[in-house]
Amino acid sequence: MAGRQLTALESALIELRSAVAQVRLPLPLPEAEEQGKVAQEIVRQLDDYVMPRLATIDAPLLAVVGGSTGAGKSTLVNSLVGREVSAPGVIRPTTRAPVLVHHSSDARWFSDDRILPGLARSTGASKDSRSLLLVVEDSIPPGLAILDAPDIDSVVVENRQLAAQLLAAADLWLFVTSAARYADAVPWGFLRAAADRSAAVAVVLDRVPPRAMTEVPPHLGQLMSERGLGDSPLFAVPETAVDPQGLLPASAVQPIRGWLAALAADQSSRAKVVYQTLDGAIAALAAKTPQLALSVDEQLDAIEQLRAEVDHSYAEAVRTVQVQTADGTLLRGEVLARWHEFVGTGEFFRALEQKVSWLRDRLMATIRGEPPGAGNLKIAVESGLESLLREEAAAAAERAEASWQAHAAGRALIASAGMDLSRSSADFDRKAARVIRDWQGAVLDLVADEGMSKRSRARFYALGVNGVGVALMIVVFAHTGGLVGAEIGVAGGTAVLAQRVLEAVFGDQAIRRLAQTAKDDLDGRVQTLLADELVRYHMILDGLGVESEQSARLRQAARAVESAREGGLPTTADEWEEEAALPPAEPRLAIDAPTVTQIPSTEASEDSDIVDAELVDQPREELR
Ligand SMILES: Nc1nc2c(ncn2[C@@H]2O[C@H](COP(=O)(O)OP(=O)(O)O)[C@@H](O)[C@H]2O)c(=O)[nH]1
Ligand SMILES: [Mg+2]
Repeated sequence: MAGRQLTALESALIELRSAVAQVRLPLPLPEAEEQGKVAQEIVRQLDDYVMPRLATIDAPLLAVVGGSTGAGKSTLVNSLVGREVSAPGVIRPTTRAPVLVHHSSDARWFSDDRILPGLARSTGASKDSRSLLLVVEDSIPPGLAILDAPDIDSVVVENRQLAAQLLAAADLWLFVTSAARYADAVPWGFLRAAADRSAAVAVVLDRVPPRAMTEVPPHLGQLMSERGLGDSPLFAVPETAVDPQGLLPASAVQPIRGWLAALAADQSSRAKVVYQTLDGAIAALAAKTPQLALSVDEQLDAIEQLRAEVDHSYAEAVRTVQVQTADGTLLRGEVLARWHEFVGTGEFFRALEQKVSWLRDRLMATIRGEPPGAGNLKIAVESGLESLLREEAAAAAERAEASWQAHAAGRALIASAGMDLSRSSADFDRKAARVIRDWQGAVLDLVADEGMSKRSRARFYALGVNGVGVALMIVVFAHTGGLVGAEIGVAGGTAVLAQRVLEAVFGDQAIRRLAQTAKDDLDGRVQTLLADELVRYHMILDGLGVESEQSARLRQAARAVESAREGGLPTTADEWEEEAALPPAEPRLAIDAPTVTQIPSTEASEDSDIVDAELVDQPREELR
């Protein structure tokens, strides 16, 4: 296949495979688990069957024998071959590698990983159910291979999955059911799926008691017609005793063997079967994809909702801090006490006046010092701001976590987060303290710059950078006014005093601007600090791997497959669209389609050795 030009259909399918393989549905939304399986099935069927089939259209036809536990699949395969190649089971469940029987001239098609690449090949008995036991058998015709699949209703999950996987890789289903259980719901679920994707199916109705021969096969034929399998041949095998090797009499399986041989020998019917199943499988893959895209969209919606919720929680904290650093809230307690200490002793103004006169004729650079208490006030502002930030960040984390707790998807994320999302991150306090110190530093720089350019440098130096700086902080905290009730007296008075101090230094025009600059700076720093906290939640959401382009890519890929498929498969059998792909089984029975082949009864069995079904006989649903 190296160097072979890919067809448009193959290219479209490769793109579809890659788009589907990238689908992630990590949030436990209603459809997610099921659609996750669908995605796996699509990828698997492309790898196992569709791509290799398109690449090697001449490969032998693979008939997969499927059906319920104890239906007689292995016995049928053995009887078709004429010796025991697949151990029939009495004790269930059996965990054995599925057996693929092929003619020696076809070995090259199956020994490598062309089809079913996930299953290792073996040639000896293997207990590994994820391997494929290859059996060479020249009694079956070249161009046809028969695979004995595990029970579709096995009690072992892996067996059930493997059975479905193998049937999805079949060119032809040889579906075995028994007269006793032909109306069970499980096999009909499979048959219906086969009909939905136009897979070529032949049904073998096993172990029909001679008395029931006139009733059961026609009834099954009718069920098949009603369910889209009217073109499928139906072989009715009468109940007989198995021989000492566990084989059915040759005559019992001769019609099936003959029919398969005819199919294998006729290039054109074989091609028709291959194309019918292949085309149906491709159409079904493309048809499943939009639903998958929808599930991706649902994931994206949920992720956006989860993101919006945490964003909202933190936006609220940013807003609260913004308001509370401007409405006087901070002008309480320790800050207020220190402010009074700073200005209230009278020392402050005295110092201010004295220094101004003293400075008048002197070099200002030699003056240092400031009214006592500026340092304490600065520390009080620092801790007031710090506890505001801590409280609001903690409240935001609590809200964020609670909003995720409110739905299953969020709860799953919390459970797998590996950190406590209901609290601020461990280094938040340290970062908050740093942000406040940085802001205070910036305020001091701001007043220092402004102070140097003013004529009233004397007053500025008299107060000191710290004194002017803390006064500006006080003005910021009261800036928007907005004070109510009793607070206005204390806090409002505080602010007025600070304002007056600054006016004396800078003039009232400048104060507005400085206060605004300092406030904007604080808001910006707080926003960044809290946005850093949000990163934790965002990283979880981004780490889910659900990409916003995924669903568009899926839809696009499915459309491309559809239109490439309408261009037609590279078939040489022109009539295959008009006719049923499968040649009819002979002789015909006088009922409506499908054709029923009755196999003449040999001797009736008295002592059948059936213990199988009973062992795992679970309550089963019948077809309605
Ligand atoms: N008497 C009789 N026994 C059968 C027939 N087909 C299968 N069995 C027995 O039923 C049991 C289950 O058959 P098996 O082929 O392993 O069923 P599978 O689970 O579909 O592979 C085995 O013990 C078989 O010998 C039949 O047509 N007649
Ligand atoms: Mg079996």
